[in-house]
Amino acid sequence: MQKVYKMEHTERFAEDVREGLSSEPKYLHSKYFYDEIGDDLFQQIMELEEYYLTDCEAEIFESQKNVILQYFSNGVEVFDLIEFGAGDGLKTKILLNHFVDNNINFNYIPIDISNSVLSSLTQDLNNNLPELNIKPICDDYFHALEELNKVDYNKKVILFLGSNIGNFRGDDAIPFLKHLRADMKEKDQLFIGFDLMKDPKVILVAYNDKKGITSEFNFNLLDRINKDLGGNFNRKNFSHYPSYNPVTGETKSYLISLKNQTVRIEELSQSFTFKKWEPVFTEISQKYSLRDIKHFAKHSGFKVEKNFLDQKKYFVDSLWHLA
Ligand code: AVI
Repeated sequence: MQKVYKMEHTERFAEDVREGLSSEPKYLHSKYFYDEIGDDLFQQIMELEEYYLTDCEAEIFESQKNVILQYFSNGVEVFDLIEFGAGDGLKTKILLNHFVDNNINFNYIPIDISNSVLSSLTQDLNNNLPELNIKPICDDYFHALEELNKVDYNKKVILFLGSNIGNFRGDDAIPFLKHLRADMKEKDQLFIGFDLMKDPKVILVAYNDKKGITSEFNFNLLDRINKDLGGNFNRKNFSHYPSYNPVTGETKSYLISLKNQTVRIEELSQSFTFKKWEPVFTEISQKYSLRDIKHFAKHSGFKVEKNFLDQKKYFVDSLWHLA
């Protein structure tokens, strides 16, 4: 089973790479950043001084956990706290600890496609917060939610934190949010993290850190194509170029070809040519205004119930219910 899954996964990866490198302009999907090495690099990014997002969200949880709890538990005996892409759950633990300390009746349901991420999170929480009811699900978000809806009628609070929403290209976030809405009931809530527009210099350094971890995070994608798809990318022939557009809020990363070159990918039986200075788009990390957030909620069938901001107003966790 695992082998079949891995095969399908590799085929999908190969086809996405073929499509991206055959396009004009070229692109690669940032979802493929996250193999074991990529997960570890992202962990290191979250600890970087320049990457303010993690600290801002942790500050929101720490300073407003009482009010957050009131909104989540409002008038219900029990609720399910469902987290999409929990990672190491570092920030979520602030809320989990607080809810457990207050003897709140709730279940924590982290959903992730990665078994190893889920099992280390579960082990960690079992050790450090043994009173917590944790029911991890290893699946894709929507399938997990559909299955859950068949057997579980508790109120659901869905967490989609860390500005993961910002990695959707353009308006692609709207179909995702609409799909999510279709799996939610009247009393359910969505708690979603958005990184706000701010001093462009602050944003740019967050994606261009001094230690070069973000650059490594991008280059890992080329290493992964070499490893999993038999590619012969030479990373010395590319450079990482992050950019921020203060008009649109788009933070985009590229790998720029430093010379005319051809790269062979065996799994695809195909070669791709790159011109000198040709960009390969690798990631978008969209930054938002509070108005954008209202727009997204409205166009996907939600209403903003409350916005929780950090002191510097860099980041917002926005609580939505069905419109
Ligand atoms: C996961 N995601 C929200 C991160 C972001 O900020 O877009 C991924 C990342 N890319 C570079 N640094 C962090």
